[in-house]
Amino acid sequence: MPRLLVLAFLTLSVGCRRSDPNATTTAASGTSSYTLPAVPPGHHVVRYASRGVVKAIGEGKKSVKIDHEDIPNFMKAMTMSFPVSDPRLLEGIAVGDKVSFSFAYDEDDTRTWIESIKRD
Ligand SMILES: [Cu+2]
Repeated sequence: MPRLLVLAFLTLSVGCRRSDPNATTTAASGTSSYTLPAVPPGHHVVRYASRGVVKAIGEGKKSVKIDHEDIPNFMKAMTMSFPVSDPRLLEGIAVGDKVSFSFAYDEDDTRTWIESIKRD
């Protein structure tokens, strides 16, 4: 498939279909010790930034549900859960907060995870 078609397909396949916000995280003992799976060799990861409103904080601060703005060329505005790369990122973040955040997207397996988030 031409690369553009592959990208279009991946963009369509991403979104909010994951019902388990922790599905892509690996839980370890305790609530603040866990690691996301490593990015497999050869996978292409891109970064995006967006803003939104926090709707829920996942158990153990492993994920955050955000009503995010339109992300040009990637996703329309929607409410979805993102895994976070480190639960400490969510310290000081509460439901109802307006936030700016950046996240990574693995174009090869469509995983997303937040790498930074701060209150606006
Ligand atoms: Cu989304």
